[in-house]
Amino acid sequence: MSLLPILEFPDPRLRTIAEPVTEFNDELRQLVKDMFETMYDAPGIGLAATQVNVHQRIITIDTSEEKDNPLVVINPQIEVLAEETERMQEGCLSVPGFYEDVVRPNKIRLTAQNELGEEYVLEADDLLAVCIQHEIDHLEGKLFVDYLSPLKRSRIRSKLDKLHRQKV
Ligand code: GNR
Ligand code: NI
Repeated sequence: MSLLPILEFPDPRLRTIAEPVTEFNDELRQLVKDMFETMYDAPGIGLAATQVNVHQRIITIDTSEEKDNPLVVINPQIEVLAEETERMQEGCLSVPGFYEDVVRPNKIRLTAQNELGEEYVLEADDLLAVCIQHEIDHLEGKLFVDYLSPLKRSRIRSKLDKLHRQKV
């Protein structure tokens, strides 16, 4: 098991579009384990492979209070089930320290595969629906800051740039 380093905005690698997973092998299952370890350690309720610089369509999620309900989401597809939207304050492990409201559809159907390649379908609302959409955005190279005004986004970029310079 190992903790994986998480890329931070505005790292251009976060803009990579992830490729579908075609081989459900032990290497994939080890990556999924490491992603869960990294996500729980952070701590976060979701993690997309893009954030750990692996550009494949792999997501780990656990929105449960007890952190005992891991969900593996590979090659996801979603369908919006209702007109209703949800405004939720979002954060991101790749945009540490910033939390802003984002509006998204609040009821979705997810079709995805698990780490064995088995397909499943799940209906989600509220936090789980938001989290799934947030993670799928990562696989498309998209971040929650892209929904904010250009001014807010550039303020966040300069603050993180400054922090990153201090770390080096
Ligand atoms: O831990 C996380 N919390 C969160 C809160 C509201 C909406 C989305 C999220 S996902 C985030 C972890 C993360 O960055 N996943 O990509
Ligand atoms: Ni995120």
